[in-house]
Amino acid sequence: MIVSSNADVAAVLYEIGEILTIKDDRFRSRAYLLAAQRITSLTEDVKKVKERGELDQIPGVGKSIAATITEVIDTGESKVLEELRESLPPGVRQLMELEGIGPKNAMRLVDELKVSSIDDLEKAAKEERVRVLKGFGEKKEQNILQSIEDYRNRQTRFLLGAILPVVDDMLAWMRESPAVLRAEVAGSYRRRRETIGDLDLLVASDDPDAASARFVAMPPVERVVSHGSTKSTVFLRGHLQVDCRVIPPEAYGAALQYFTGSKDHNVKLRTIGVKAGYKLNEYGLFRREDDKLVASETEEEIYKTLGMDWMPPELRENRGEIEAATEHRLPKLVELDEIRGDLHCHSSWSEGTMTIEEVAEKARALGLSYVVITDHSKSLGIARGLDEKRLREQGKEIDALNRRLRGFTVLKGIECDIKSDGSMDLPDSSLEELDYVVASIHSGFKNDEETMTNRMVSAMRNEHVHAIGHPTGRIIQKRKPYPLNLERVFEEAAAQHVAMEINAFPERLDLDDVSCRQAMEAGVVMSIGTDAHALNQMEFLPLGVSVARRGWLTSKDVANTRTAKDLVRLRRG
Ligand code: DGT
Ligand code: CA
Ligand code: CA
Ligand code: ZN
Repeated sequence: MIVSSNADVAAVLYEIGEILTIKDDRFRSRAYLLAAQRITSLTEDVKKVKERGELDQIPGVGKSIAATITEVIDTGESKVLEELRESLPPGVRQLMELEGIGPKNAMRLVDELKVSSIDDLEKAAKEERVRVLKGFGEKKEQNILQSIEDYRNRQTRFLLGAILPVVDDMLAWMRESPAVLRAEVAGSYRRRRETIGDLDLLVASDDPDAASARFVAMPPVERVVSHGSTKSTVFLRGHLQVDCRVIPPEAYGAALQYFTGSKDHNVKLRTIGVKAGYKLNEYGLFRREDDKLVASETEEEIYKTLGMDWMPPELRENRGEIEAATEHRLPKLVELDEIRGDLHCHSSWSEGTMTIEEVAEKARALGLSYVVITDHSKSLGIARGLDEKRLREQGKEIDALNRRLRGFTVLKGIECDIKSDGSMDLPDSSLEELDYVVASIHSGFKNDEETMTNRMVSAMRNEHVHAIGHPTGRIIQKRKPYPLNLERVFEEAAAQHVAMEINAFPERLDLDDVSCRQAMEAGVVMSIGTDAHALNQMEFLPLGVSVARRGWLTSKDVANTRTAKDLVRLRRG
């Protein structure tokens, strides 16, 4: 769960209600379902109501439901729900792990199809036995197959944002040992893919036994799968696998190159090596005719011997980087320290938990020189979106704060909702007062491609809009992008000088790397924003920069490298 929002709380109440329905506990089930509805239509953040101790004043919310809500807000879980889930047959529980399948449907599938696992259900769906059930049909059968695929991905891959702190702790632990000369994580982590299958830890050491012993003794290890002197494997919490290889320092570069991958990059590199008379593996680059080692200590010398410039790991996906490195025309990728500001940040004026002053202090501590406050606009009632009046009041608070701050600027912005007809949720008279306007779509995800594209294009034609927020709406492993003709969107964005956001929130990373590159090639500038709702989420900025780098972006392709003054003038090109 990202942040416990009204929707999250309502989902728990709803699920309790559904299970109680199955159990024929009519009275309680109705109470929970009704409370779920009330929370959904609440215009205020339920956390605020809880803080005032007024939960039981919400119509339909009695003492016991209020206690459940409090528990969900405080712990993210509910004992009542857990016990109810436990009481269901295991097959039903397993099917409920699938997105879009609640207790009621799970129960029906188990009863009517005699399935007792996700595997069974997949078989039934593939044999077209689900579509014939009353109220299901072909579309729902397809959705079930998709949910099963998503479920399997979710089981096996981790979000990069969730992995970063784990790796920091692991490296700190390893580097404390005198036996460890160098320690890095290679693989998809080093390439900064948005999701990570497992971690590939490389350690340079002259004392492999001591280094390996240090590794398996790491505090977060839950299970040691294998423990050897140069290769060990463990599982951390949540079934995250870590492979550790201990390498002699003189071969570290070769191992780093090999285990960073990607596999496609390595395959291509090896083919080129063979043509040039070399053999390349995790131990080094060897001359074929006499097996003489020619390079192994650093990645640079390996690439150089093959006639190439060193390539940043983020580019190593065999997407043209090898050719570019051979012709010495690699892009100079944007760097984190070139980023001057965060272009998407909420505050307690809408659904954030922090004051604007706290945001400014945090941004300054992160080395930034400005931040754009982009709270929601009025149509997002649940998020306490700002209307014209509150936006103006917020502007006054920002002016006052800026008079006190030295060497740092808070810019006035908004994350303005793009309405279903493509118009903006606030009048031009409000938007023109602002320094930076991010326009986002938050509804109607089921519309067709043309409708969604037209909607976004009309937003870009509003002269006050600077950037499109989380342009595709995808949530990694949870929600597909809404249908959109990106080519048309990018063409319009380039013509209008409107930026496309790289939303750095770990579950979003939207645009993704491939789309960023496509946008850049179409002449579009990118706008990196953390979409922070809490202070520590402002630390997601490096994730956004990783996406930019994987998209081959240079500093001129990223709006955040501009000074605040130049940023505001973005629409002038
Ligand atoms: P992941 O773990 O699924 O997120 O992705 P990676 O890229 O970390 O893949 P992983 O952990 O299976 O292997 C780490 C690196 O080791 C991979 O990026 C390249 C290298 N590697 C693994 N298997 C092979 C292989 O069969 N051939 C070559 N050339 N390299 C391989
Ligand atoms: Ca890996
Ligand atoms: Ca691995
Ligand atoms: Zn948004």
